[in-house]
Amino acid sequence: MVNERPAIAKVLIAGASGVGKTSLVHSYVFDGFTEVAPTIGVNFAQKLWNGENGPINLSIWDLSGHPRFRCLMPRFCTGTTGVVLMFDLTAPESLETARKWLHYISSWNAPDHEYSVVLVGNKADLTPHIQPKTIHSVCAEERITEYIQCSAKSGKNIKRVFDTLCSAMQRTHLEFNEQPHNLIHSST
Ligand SMILES: Nc1nc2c(ncn2[C@@H]2O[C@H](COP(=O)(O)OP(=O)(O)O)[C@@H](O)[C@H]2O)c(=O)[nH]1
Ligand SMILES: [Mg+2]
Repeated sequence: MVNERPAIAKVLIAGASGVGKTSLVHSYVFDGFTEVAPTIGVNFAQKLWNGENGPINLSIWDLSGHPRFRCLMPRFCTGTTGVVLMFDLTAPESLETARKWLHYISSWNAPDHEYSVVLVGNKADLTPHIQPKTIHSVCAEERITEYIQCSAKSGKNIKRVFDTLCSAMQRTHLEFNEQPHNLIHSST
């Protein structure tokens, strides 16, 4: 049954500084690329996503990757429904940083809290410096089932990132939660 009332999902955009998190959100929400300012702490955006299993009201928390703001992150990251875990295809060390973020987010949420994760390799418009097999072994080790390459600059696959995450969140919600707790249905 399709639920017509939008669910509310808290989506974190996480990863190293400079991988293109804010650019990705800008591209998705405003449908275009522009030079964005470095993120101070967190940026917040909202967007209504529509899918065949019903709409989701996305509250998007674009986190600063700078270690200076790390102490603020636990309070922003609790109760998450989905994570866009980003790295830069031209910066191999950013894949390791993405993996660290995955562990941080897990430690900042309750042990039984379910959320969906999409791993995203950004800057696909440039020549990649990471071997596909390296990315696949991180996915296998971290049990990540969704991986997408995109470019916030060209717009390639940006919509697909959020379509994939939203479908996964709906599956998690439908399959694992008889009583919704991490996809909250709004009362309006
Ligand atoms: N070539 C290219 N540059 C990008 C892309 N996405 C972001 N950038 C650039 O990477 C830099 C960091 O982007 P930003 O969104 O601030 O990264 P954040 O720190 O992860 O939020 C900026 O100069 C962006 O213009 C992309 O897909 N391709
Ligand atoms: Mg940013």
